[in-house]
Amino acid sequence: MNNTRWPSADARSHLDADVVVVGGGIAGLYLLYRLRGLGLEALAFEAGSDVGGTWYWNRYPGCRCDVESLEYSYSFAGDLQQEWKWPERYGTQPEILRYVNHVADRFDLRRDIQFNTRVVSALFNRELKLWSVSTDRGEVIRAPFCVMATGNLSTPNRPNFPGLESFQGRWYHTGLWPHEGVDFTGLRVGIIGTGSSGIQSIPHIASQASHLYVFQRTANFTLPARNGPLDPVTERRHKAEYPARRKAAYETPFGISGYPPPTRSALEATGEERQAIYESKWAEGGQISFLYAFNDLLVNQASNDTAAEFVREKIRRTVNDPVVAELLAPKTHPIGTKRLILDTNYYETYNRDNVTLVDISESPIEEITPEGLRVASTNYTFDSIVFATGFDAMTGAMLDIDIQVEGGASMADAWQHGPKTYLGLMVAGFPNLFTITGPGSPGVKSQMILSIEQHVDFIAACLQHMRSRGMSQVEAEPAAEQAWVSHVKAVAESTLYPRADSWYMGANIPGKPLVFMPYVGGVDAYKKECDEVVADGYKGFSFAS
Ligand code: N01
Repeated sequence: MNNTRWPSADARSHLDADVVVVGGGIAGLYLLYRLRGLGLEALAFEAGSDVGGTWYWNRYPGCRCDVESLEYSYSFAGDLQQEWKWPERYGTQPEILRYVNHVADRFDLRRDIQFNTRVVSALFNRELKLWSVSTDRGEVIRAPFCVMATGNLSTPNRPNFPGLESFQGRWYHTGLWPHEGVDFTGLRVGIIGTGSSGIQSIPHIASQASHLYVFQRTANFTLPARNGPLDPVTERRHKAEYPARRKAAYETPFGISGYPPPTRSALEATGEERQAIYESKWAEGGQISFLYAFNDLLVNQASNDTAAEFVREKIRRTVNDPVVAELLAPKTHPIGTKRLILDTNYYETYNRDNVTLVDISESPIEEITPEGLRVASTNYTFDSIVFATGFDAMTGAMLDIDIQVEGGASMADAWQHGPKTYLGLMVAGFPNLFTITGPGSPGVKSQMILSIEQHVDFIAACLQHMRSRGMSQVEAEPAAEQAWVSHVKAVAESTLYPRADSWYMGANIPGKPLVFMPYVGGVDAYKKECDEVVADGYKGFSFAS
């Protein structure tokens, strides 16, 4: 199949590619582009029928990015970022998918991707220094390197409610939405879940359904997105500054430029000052702007309480029924410690006659019935059920693949007490296997595409480093991994993040180890660390020829 240029010796006749890439989303595509640029032969497998990853699967009504369009895009090609026109402040799912397709076509990336193919296992042979990657079509592909570009929110979580098979209507998961769309006009619909997916889709479904029941286990904080057409002046200015802005983004905690870092505590401001600042952030829209109101909202409970109470007051003023408003007002976690959601008309939707909020915080859904579902002794009747119940985040996709080293560890064993990585890039004991924006990296707490590009660039540079020195194996050192895992934990514990039962903690999946998975020290600190590791001869990684 190939004429590899990798300078390894005996194993060459076994090779099908230099690198197997798992995933054809935003990470997989950029990785293919970079590997091709290095003259390496890469082959990607994608479970979906086309490119796009998260934007391919999540087609639910109202799906839209919560990072602004001018930021949420690739930076690697100057022409591309100048030419692409984003119609709105925040991209819709169809628009972002169109963009990803354009990138795949523009750089001719599809020819290295096999679609409709799920990778089921990956086995490393230390003697041959080869990964054998097996697919659900029975193929086995051998390559010295394997990169998991599997995404963090790609394994849908559908809670195991008894009785779903008996349901006589139709059910959907927001993360597996039918490509042809769903028309809820005139239907009675039940939606379970009030995370980003639920909160974005609820106003849209409510506008079609004859009645919508929302089953809420935990009230969540959401801010108005203030979406609208992209102002041409803003666009021109942003594009003119693109190179500098992209560079500056790496020097910010969330990987997004343009927000001056706050300098004082919420507790240093008077009540009036705080109110005025929160009001202006509320009017502006966007999470970072809001969380940047003061410098300690994510580390000081008393400061956080001021922001949380401001939002609760907004909910009370928006929602007509005071009982419903109080149920919608989050009280169980500090604001910002779960993904801070952006919405359009979410709280207003509860003023509609055809929307009912059902609080299931005390009394869970007991079962799905043929007609709908049951909570305690109350039966609800629907034509359709929507599961907006999220994902087995950050580890689900990796652990769905049986990853093993012959005669060594399995990933399932290595991660049985929670994921461990060195820099979110490699796992000790698994040579030549990279992860992109995995646990232990700031990926999910940042502008994802920026973090993806940084990881892919790191991996490409590492491969180039190895090739130029005739090295064929790279592995994270256990001590370096342990030190990084401890650091990730210590940083998380210095913040309020672990106080929420979030998917960052694995708390949404019954039985999953409760470990705070992302690195929340900021993109700026993280990138600096990675750069220092490289400058120090890939400190913490060991190489072999
Ligand atoms: O999933 P979630 P999501 N019984 O896990 C509830 C990104 N994203 O798909 O909070 C009843 O946040 C669960 O309740 P609780 C973004 O990073 C981005 O909405 O666990 N309810 C919760 O309400 C986001 O954070 C965008 O108590 C159950 C909901 O289901 C991430 O994806 C858009 C339940 C799940 O919320 C995931 O968001 C969409 C059960 N057994 C997603 N199990 C944008 O860019 C779960 N729930 C805008």
